[in-house]
Order: sequence, then C-alpha cells, then structure tokens
Amino acid sequence: MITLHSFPASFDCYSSSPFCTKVAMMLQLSGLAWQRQDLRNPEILAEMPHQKLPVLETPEGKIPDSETIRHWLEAQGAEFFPGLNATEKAHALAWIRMSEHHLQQLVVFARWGDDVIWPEVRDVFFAMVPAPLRDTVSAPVRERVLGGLDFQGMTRYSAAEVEARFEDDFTAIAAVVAEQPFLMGAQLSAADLSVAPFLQAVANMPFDRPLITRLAGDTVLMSYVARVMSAVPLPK
Ligand SMILES: N[C@@H](CCC(=O)N[C@@H](CS)C(=O)NCC(=O)O)C(=O)O
Repeated sequence: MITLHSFPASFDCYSSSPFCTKVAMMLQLSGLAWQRQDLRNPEILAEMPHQKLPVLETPEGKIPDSETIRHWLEAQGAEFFPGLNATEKAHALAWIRMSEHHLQQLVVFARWGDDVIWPEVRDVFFAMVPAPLRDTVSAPVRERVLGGLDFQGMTRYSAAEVEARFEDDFTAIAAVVAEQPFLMGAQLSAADLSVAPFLQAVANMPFDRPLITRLAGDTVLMSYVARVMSAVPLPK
C-alpha cells in the first residue's frame, strides 16, 4: 500500500504542513489505497530524500515533494485539472506557485516569526520533546527557519509591509472565489489543493494576531476553504 509520510495534525488542520494536506487530498482524489504515517521522531527526516515532508512511499520507492508526487499520481491516471485547457492549466499552475512560494512564507512567518505567540506555537510543534527541553531543542530550528525568511527577504519588511503583501494575495483569491466555487471554475482542481491548505494553516491558528484575525474573519475566503475541505473529506 502507498504510504504518505506526513507531519502530524496541528491547529485543527489535517497536517501541520499544508504540503502534506495537499498530498493527502490528491491521494484521496486519486482513488488509490493509501495510509498515513506521521513523523513522530524528527531524526527520521534525515532519512527522507530532501529531508522534508511530504514523501510518498510507493512500490517504486520514496517520492519527495508534493509537485513530484502530483506528477507521479497523474502518471497513475489521476486527473487534477479536470476539463481545463492548456491556458487554464497555466493559470492553475500560477495559483499553485503563488500559494507554495508566497502564502507558504505567510504560514512560516505567522508561526515562527512572531515572538508573542512563539512559546505556544513551539509547544504544539515540539510536543514530542519533553517540556523542559523544548526551548533548547527548538531554538536552532527556529533560527534556521527565520534565516530562510531573512534570505528570501520577508523579515526585512515592516509589519505593515508584510500585511500589505498578503492583503494583495487575499484580495486576489477572494475576487475569484466570490464569483465561482473554486479557483478554476465550478470544478475543484490542483490550484485549490494548494491554496486552501495554506489559507487554512494560518486562519486556524488560535491567536489574536493581525494577519490571522484578518484572514480568519474573511467570510469569502473561509467559505472557500470550507468548500475545498468538504469536497475532499480526509480520513481522521
Ligand atoms: N516543495 C516541497 C516543500 C515541502 C516542505 O517545505 N516541507 C516542510 C514542511 S511544510 C518541511 O518538511 N520542513 C522540514 C525542514 O525543512 O526541516 C513540497 O512541495 O513538498
């Protein structure tokens, strides 16, 4: 059976990683038999091809990266762009890249970049580490994550600039899904499987912080996320 190596659930999301949630939804849509294997020991990551998750364990070996997994599932017959022509598929790909390379930074920034909520976030993500050791164990990981955001440039913006950047994304997505059920029209596509989990990952965080409350209070975007999630129910 195919196994999805995933990060565990957090903040009422199927996985703490929107990339893992995306792959779970693709697997569900593919109709293949699959099972979930949650990472409980961070050292197992070192055994993964990119030292990241998701990874799909298949009869052909371990496949890392949600987009490579998408291509593998498509080669097995799955269709994630139903009824779309080449131009529409190009637009869908742009949504995928927007979410996985920009909204992804929002998720990372909201979780790891906020000193006020960090102790609570740390206790969720490092729950497998005994409480007295959590700070020591998480500190170098957080430093690496924030280093990535700094290299990319996100941490060099003011708070107002960060909010404005993501406001543009929220406005763009909402403009489309206010008019139609899914990003590419009446039918769910790969674009939704990327965008919705990233929105959900931020909105589900139970903290009163500007970007989180802004997103969680957006009825158009939250109805859209709920629509996508209920279109592909995932096993608990
Ligand atoms: N491009 C990859 C991104 C996967 C990714 O960034 N996974 C993160 C979790 S959201 C991860 O495994 N991080 C662990 C690490 O970098 O140590 C994909 O599409 O699967």
